[in-house]
Amino acid sequence: MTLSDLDKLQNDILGAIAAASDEAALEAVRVGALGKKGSISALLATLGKMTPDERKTEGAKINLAKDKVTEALAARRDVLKNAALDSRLASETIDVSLPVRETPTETGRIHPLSQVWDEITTIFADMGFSVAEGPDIETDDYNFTKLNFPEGHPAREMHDTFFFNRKPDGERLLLRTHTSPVQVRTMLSQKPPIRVICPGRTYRIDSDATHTPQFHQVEGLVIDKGSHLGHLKWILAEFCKAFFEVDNVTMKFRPSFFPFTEPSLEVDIQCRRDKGEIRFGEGNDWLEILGCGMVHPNVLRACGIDPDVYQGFAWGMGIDRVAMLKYGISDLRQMFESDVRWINHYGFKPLDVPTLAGGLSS
Ligand code: 2U9
Repeated sequence: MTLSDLDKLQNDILGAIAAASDEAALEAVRVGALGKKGSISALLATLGKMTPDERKTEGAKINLAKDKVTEALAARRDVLKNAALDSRLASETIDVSLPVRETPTETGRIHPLSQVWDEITTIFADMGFSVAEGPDIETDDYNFTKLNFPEGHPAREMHDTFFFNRKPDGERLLLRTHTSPVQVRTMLSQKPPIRVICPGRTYRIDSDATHTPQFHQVEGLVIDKGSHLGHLKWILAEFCKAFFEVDNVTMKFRPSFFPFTEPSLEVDIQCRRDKGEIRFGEGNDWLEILGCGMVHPNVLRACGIDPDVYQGFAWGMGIDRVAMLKYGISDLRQMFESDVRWINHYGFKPLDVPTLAGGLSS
């Protein structure tokens, strides 16, 4: 090989080294020049066939070229390594002065219905009540018959029931119209004393600004030997004070009718409406919030409890209705429209769990 051939080869390799844009490309150049089958390695292999004199002069030239290439490779590798590090540092830079992105526990909202459900169960749990639940699909027996709705009685019509098609054996299941079947199940499976509340979904064929076909109720039941209306009134007064977060409530008990209680009463609480806001415990208006009564002896008997030994009282209220009253929601249907603007306005922060000590809705 002439000197100019070697010079050209060396210049070509140095040019390729300078042009290598990343470490992989540079490695390819190194293998092409100095690898086992590389161009410079091939030249070094020719030395063996030369005379000692030729080998001395040629060897010196080729090794000089090899050293230059090796040096250039190392220098270029350093440059590329630094460039790769610089670009990684630039792309992974964290601007610690940016505001922290809020997590779902801060941006998410709890639906007012869930909040009120939790508020109610918190209040009654504090009084010693257990929470009982049951199926949404019920039998006619548990939803009506055991609750003293006689067969063909008009009170059954009052409930506008969603019935399923009859089964081959003639039985007709239904979507429960109230959570009372849960108390029936509780009485059939537990011995008194009983203190339960039963929150849950209920269904009636009804739809307007204050009714949705699926709604929510919470009912309560106490069965014991000496239970009487005085206990019931105290429990309801304590509940209203805690729920509406006021020191005093005035309640009015009006006679009413339910097949499952005797006597039956409806309860109104005193309030004042002030520019679209309601204040409880003052004013001249009355708002109906719940129904209640002493459990009918027929119901106790149907549920395996001797009415000559035990008495009980029960009450029921619409969770949707009290949620609307407490938080000034005017249209029930908005509660179920999943409008993010609505939930941002009426919703609660996930970590604001209602507790009696910390304030229910603060
Ligand atoms: C058993 C015995 C008695 C539950 C009761 C009411 C009165 C009542 C309504 C309020 C508004 C339902 O959501 S609403 O439409 N409920 O007025 N509920 S006493 O009495 C029972 C329940 C179960 C075994």
